[in-house]
Amino acid sequence: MALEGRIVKAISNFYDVDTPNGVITCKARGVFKKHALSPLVGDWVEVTVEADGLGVIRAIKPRKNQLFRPPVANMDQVCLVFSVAEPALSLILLDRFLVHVESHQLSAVICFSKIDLLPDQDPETVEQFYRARQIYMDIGYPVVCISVRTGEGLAELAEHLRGKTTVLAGQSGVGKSTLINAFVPERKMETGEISKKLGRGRHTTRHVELLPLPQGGYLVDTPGFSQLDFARITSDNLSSTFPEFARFSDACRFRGCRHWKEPDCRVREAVEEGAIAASRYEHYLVFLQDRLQAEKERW
Ligand SMILES: Nc1nc2c(ncn2[C@@H]2O[C@H](COP(=O)(O)OP(=O)(O)OP(=O)(O)O)[C@@H](O)[C@H]2O)c(=O)[nH]1
Ligand SMILES: [Zn+2]
Repeated sequence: MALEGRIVKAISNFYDVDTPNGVITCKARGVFKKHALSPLVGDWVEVTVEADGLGVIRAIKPRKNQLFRPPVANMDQVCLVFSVAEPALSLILLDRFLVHVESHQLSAVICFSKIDLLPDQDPETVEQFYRARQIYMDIGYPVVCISVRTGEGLAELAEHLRGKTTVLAGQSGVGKSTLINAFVPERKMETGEISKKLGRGRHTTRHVELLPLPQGGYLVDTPGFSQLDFARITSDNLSSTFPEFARFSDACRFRGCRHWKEPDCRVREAVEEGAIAASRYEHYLVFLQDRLQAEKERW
């Protein structure tokens, strides 16, 4: 009898599939290889269980989306974790991540971490932080401020994650692992199902993995998303990854306006009026130059 489930972990051609009957370690049918299709963490699959207790993946359901770094499928959203200090908040890096997320048509939750450190910062940093937070709230992104140290904001963040599959992304040191340990308590003790079956101890290298949340949904623990590549972004479609430009760009004089040197650009006017944040536009121009440069090198 075939069971439906979701791949939560993959290690050297073995897959842990979360099914209504629990987690089953599976091999993939050879036929996938012939079709250059390999099962991905996050895939919804059909499995059958063999006499030895091992499962076999028989079919992979069509994917809603697919990321290459990390290699995962069927993600609902990305939670961008940015600490208010240690490391200091970098808005250009946040905007870079947002472009990446928008280009995959994923939704974003912005999570400002280590909020407990804010009172120790100089007044200018504090003010900059509140201004930044307002910018992203005005665009319409869900923004949550958290501290794993004090527990602030954790319940609110848990609600944003409920029932969804969320990739955690952010610079090293912002507190992603600490957050995972707070949300997925059994994580600390667990020895992988696969490792048990293969008779190895706890694996030491980090693998892409879906971690089940108590409130339903999964967190994806991966360092990979930090390697941002703008491969699918061009000078023409970059502006579509800045959602707050959309309201104005239809009123630009030229269709296909890149909102740079073109005359009668409504987006630039909106920046001057303060309806679009100056920092966002500044970063847009940085990314635009980057894309134009890359396109010039290609031709
Ligand atoms: N003050 C404060 N420190 C925190 C908080 N959360 C995590 N930290 C500290 O920040 C440091 C980095 O945390 P990690 O969870 O390892 O950060 P990470 O994002 O997983 O880093 P990588 O594994 O390098 O990607 C640790 O020393 C944590 O104790 C917090 O809410 N407040
Ligand atoms: Zn324009």
